[in-house]
Amino acid sequence: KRSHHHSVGIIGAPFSKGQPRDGVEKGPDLIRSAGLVEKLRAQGCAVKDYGNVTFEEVANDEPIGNVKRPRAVGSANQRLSAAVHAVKNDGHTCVMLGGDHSLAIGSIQGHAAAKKDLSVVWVDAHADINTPLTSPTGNIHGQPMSYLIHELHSKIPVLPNFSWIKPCVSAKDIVYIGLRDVDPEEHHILMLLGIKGYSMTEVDRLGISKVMEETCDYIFSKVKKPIHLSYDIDALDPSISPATGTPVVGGLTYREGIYITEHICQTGMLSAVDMVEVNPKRGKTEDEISSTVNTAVDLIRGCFGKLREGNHPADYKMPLP
Ligand code: Z70
Ligand code: MN
Ligand code: MN
Ligand code: MN
Repeated sequence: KRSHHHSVGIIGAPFSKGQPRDGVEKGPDLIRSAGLVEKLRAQGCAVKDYGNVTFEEVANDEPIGNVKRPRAVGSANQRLSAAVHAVKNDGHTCVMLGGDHSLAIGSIQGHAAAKKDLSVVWVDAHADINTPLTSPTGNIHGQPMSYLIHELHSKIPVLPNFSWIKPCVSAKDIVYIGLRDVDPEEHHILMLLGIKGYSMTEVDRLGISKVMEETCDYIFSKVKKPIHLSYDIDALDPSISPATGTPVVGGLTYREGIYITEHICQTGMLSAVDMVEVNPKRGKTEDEISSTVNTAVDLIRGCFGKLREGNHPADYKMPLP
C-alpha cells in the first residue's frame, strides 16, 4: 500500500479555562517549537499553519450551578469552531493543537459544519462525557462529549455562550480507547447509550491491533464516515507523557499510542485530529516536558503517513556512481 499525499492545516488553541491548571495554553507553541511543521513537510505533507486562535477576555464568568467558566469556554469554542470550519473548507485535514480538552466542542462542531456525519475516535484515560449536572468537578474539559451527542441533548441545561452548539454526533458513531478513570455517572451514560469503548482492560485482553481492527470495522460498518480523532495525551502512560494535568497510571505504551495513529491513517478517512492536554507546567523536569511534547509530535506524524518501517518518496531515484 502506497502512502498518499496529505494536506494538513494546523490551528493552535492556547486555552486552559476548561480546567483549573495553567500551562496547558502553552501546548500549541511548544508542539510547534518541537518541529511539527518541518517534520510533517519532511515526510511529504503539504502543511499550512493557520496560527493560533485568539480568545476574548470574559469578565464576571461566575459558575452556573457547578459549571466553571462557562462564558469563556463557550466563547473560545465558538471561535475555534469557525477556525476549524475554515481549515476544512480549504480542503485540509485539520490538526487542532490544545489547550485543554474542552476545545473538542469547537473542533468537532467546526468539523461537523464542513462534513456531515462524522465518526469520533476518542483516545483518553477519561470519557469526558459528564453533563453539567453529573460533573463532580464542574470542569468543562470533563464534559465536551455531552454537548455534542444527539442522544444527550435533552439532559443539557442552557448555559451562557453555549447556544450556538448543536449536537452533531450519534452515540453509535463514537469509539473510546484507553479509558481507565471514568466517573460512575459517566459509566452510566456510556452503558445507557451503548457507546463502544476499549478500556485499558480491553487493550490488555485483545492487544492494540485487534482493538484498532474492531474499531474500524465498527465505525465503517454502514458507510465510511470521515474520522475525527480526538487525542488526549493523558491516554498514554505517565512514564511517557507526564506533563499533563491529570496523569493516570496504567496507560497506553508509546508503541500502542503510535499504532493507533498508524492504523487510523491507513483507513484514508482521517479528517481532523485534536492533540490536547499537553501542559509543560506539570512536568517536573525538562526531560518530562520534552518527552511529552515529542510524543505529541510523533503521534501527529503517525496520523500523516510516517511509518516505523521507513518511508521514501514515490519518485525516489537511486544515486548513480
Ligand atoms: C473528571 C471530571 C478529566 C482530563 C480530567 C476528570 C476529567 N471525570 N479529563 N483530565 N483530561 O472532572 O469530569
Ligand atoms: Mn480528555
Ligand atoms: Mn484525559
Ligand atoms: Mn494516509
